[in-house]
Amino acid sequence: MTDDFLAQAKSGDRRSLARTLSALENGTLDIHHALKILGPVSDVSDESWQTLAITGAPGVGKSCLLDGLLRSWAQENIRVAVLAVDPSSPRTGGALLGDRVRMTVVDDVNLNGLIYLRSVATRKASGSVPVIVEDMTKVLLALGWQKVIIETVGAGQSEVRCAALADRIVVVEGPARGDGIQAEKAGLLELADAVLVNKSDLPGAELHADEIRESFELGIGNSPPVHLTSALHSTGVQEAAAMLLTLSSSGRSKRARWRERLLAHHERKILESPKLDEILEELAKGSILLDEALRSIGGSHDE
Ligand SMILES: Nc1nc2c(ncn2[C@@H]2O[C@H](COP(=O)(O)OP(=O)(O)OP(=O)(O)O)[C@@H](O)[C@H]2O)c(=O)[nH]1
Ligand SMILES: [Mg+2]
Repeated sequence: MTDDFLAQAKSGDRRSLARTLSALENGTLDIHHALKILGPVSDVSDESWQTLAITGAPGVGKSCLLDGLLRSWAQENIRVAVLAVDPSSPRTGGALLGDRVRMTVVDDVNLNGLIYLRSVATRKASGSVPVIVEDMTKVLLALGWQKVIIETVGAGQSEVRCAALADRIVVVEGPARGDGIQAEKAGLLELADAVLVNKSDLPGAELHADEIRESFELGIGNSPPVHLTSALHSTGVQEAAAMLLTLSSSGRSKRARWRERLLAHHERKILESPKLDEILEELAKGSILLDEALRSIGGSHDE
């Protein structure tokens, strides 16, 4: 990986951009080095966002919806990069969602240059996926992309952690299935700054939006907005796109989000420790205990 790639990626070359992101994915490009070459990413104020996570159960319509949102944002000349995190099937080793819908917006020549879409295949990643997604996000922002959207299936811990990296989290839901709001869903909704109840063309969408609003009323502080959309019929999508652009943090999700970030940071510290190999060896031999291992990595147990 040469610095030329970074420079070419910065000048807008898509192939160099793809190679840069692949190098982050397979561990051949160090993030600190990349940011030194590209220049730092400016912090955003609490009022605006640079990164937005779109998360929700498989098949609720996240990609279809994102297709419409991207179209709306492109009309306002906002340059948006998307990182679609593909969970891998542990059984086949292949992508779990092999038949994902293809976003049409990336093929639209009229929107050339405004949108970039990249999948992050968890099976190919050399390290922790949230760490890789975080690094890719930083590099995309440093390369001049104005917004980075992270699409994740809100199922596993790693995906939730990817979502928690973002400045704002949008949870996409489908119509009610008669099971109300169970624990798993409640956990995800806890992180939401906004909820889009998609497939509003199907029965049960309004009912489910009401259920979610009610569940939010039980919490403290302002409730996140809950909007109905139909990505299929493009209803409510433009409105949702406008609402999301000015979305503020719901505040109530902050603690949950920092919890996820703290855990991710801790994991990163462990994985990046130069002593990791040595420590694993000693753990395997039984010559040290876990607490000692943590102490020697200098994580949270540092005294
Ligand atoms: N009826 C209806 N179907 C929709 C709507 N939006 C998406 N779909 C359909 O739902 C299916 C899943 O859509 P995707 O956009 O791939 O959903 P996703 O949430 O991105 O799925 P994963 O990435 O696999 O988790 C597709 O067959 C879409 O055509 C909608 O508003 N109404
Ligand atoms: Mg999808």
